[in-house]
Amino acid sequence: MIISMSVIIAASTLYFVFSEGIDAQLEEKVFVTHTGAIVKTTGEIIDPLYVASTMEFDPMKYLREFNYGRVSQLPDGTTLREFTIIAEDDKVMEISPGVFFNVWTFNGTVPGPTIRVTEGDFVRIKFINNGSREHTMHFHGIHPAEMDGVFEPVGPGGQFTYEWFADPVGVHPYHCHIMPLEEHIARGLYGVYIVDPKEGRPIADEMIMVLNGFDTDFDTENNFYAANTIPFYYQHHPIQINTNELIRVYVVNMLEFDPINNLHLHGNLYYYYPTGTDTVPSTYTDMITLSQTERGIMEFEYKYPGKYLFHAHKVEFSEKGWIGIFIVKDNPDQKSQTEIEYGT
Ligand SMILES: [Cu+2]
Repeated sequence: MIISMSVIIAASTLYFVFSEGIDAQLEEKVFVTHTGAIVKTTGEIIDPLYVASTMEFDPMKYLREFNYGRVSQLPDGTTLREFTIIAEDDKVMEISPGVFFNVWTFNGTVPGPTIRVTEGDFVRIKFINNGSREHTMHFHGIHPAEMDGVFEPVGPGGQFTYEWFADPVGVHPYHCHIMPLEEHIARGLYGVYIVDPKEGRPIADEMIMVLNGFDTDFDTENNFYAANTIPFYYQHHPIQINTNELIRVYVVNMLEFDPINNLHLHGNLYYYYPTGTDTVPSTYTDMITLSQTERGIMEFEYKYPGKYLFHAHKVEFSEKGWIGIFIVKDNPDQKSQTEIEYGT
């Protein structure tokens, strides 16, 4: 007993000394980013005050950008939606000041474009692989086996056309499905695919949040976490919304390496539709937990104006970038849309 206590005490002391040593090394250094901005960071702690000029990917634009494709009609009247998606794997992106990472992209961004269609549409994706490795597009949802993007690798310079009838209604991920899968996903080859119900959903201020991260030192642990790729972005650039206005967030967890992610909203609760496949919410909560590729639709409105956080309640993730702010502006003339919809 005494021996084991001594071992514990000795180990704790060692740990204390060791952590002191680590802390002492975390001195801020000045970095000049390749866009010319001068930032101070320890290189470990990553809460950079972004200025627009340091950004290559714009999370604010991505947040509300939906791509409906080139629309035409098949002879039988079915709506045809065509998209062109190009994979590349040589792009180096500054994901945080001074931190450059070789991202693999669909149409040049992580995540790739949000593909939005309506239930029953005929979807045609012309996929071009401009990368140096094999890639594919694997969509979650219902489609023929040969459209699954698993057994038909597309080599460098190759092309493939994916086609199917959009089904089922909901929010789904798409991602590359080439081995090693973890690497092809974690490098950034993923995006969001939304299938709207034919009757639509109530009008709302709609946005997409892809929960993701980057393992920048290749030790199979994420160094950065975010909603929509750039750590701390929505903390420094809060999302503007209004009171009494229905907000609909399509949330998709694409984080690799960590088994779960979660999302907590402050000062409010949301109706949650897992996978978005039902038009009736399954729960009313302020906290959801998501495993890899789990996703759903959140709906809420704010009663009171002000500043509210949303973040991973897994504190490690929020301290490494997965945190944001809603600035809620007073909109007194608007009647509550949630009251209209749910009578609450
Ligand atoms: Cu790939």
